[in-house]
Amino acid sequence: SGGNEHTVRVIGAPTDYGQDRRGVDMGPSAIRYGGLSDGLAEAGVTTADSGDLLVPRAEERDPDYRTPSAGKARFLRETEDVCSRLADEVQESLATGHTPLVLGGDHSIAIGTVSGAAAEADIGAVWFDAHGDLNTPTTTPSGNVHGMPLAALLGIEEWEGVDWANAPSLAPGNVAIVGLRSLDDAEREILQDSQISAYTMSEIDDRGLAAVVEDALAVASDGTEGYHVSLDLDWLDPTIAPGVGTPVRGGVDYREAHHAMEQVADDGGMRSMELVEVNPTLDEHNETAELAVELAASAFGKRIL
Ligand code: B3U
Ligand code: MN
Ligand code: MN
Repeated sequence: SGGNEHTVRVIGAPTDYGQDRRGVDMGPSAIRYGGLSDGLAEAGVTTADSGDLLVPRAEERDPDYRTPSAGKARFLRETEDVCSRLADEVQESLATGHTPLVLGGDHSIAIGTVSGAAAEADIGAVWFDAHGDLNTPTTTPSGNVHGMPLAALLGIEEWEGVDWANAPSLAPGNVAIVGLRSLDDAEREILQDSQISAYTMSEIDDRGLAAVVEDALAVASDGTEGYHVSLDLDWLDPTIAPGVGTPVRGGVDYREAHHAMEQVADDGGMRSMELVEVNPTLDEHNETAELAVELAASAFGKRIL
């Protein structure tokens, strides 16, 4: 096993406010049952599990409660509540020398993870995802906040009356999206005139994932104190990760994904990580959660030799 300096603090954020295929709220349980603590032990890291944040059931809340200018974003109040508590836990973990590993939940929780991490240090982000997550409450085709976290963290549009979404945590020049293959028109426009580095599957097929990840890590590290790794499991091809809310064909394969996480471990710049969008109700025998565990172990330094 590798063995390195990380002490990992696991924080569960069992939300499914951010999307309409229910079930990602079971992600943290599935990932723990999938062998998370053993996987991290194999990576040679010390782990402390803080359990899950308290997340009210979607059924007991009103999805359509909105501040007047919050556009079409659903469950905004609930998302804000969870994300601000998550941000505090992440910041506190980092301040006490831990590396936060956040378990989602849908990808809206990244707003909490990253704003907490950015409160502690100047960071970049590597976004492993099939999607751009660059919609705003005005451009969203779905109302689902899981399609908006990167836009929120970059402060791309003012979310009027939603303070937590208006303090940019990331600079576009330090953000790399890896694995893009599904983008809405408004997201494409945002990408076209921004400094975000977006690596499509087409570019990955052209250049190889290893070269692309090397560039992405350099982007996230440039002038920062390190970076956050946001791993949306729909980054992977649905044949190996069927248990996600919005699968998109043509994703990265098993060996590519492991190698990318090994590059992250070798680079040494990762300050926090999250595993999101695991949906056990759509999974096959928990294989997506188990893959999430394996990839986290690789990112934290697990080695065969
Ligand atoms: N871009 C679409 C779909 C989507 C985004 N993220 C996921 N799906 N997982 C939207 O709803 O914003
Ligand atoms: Mn995502
Ligand atoms: Mn996605």
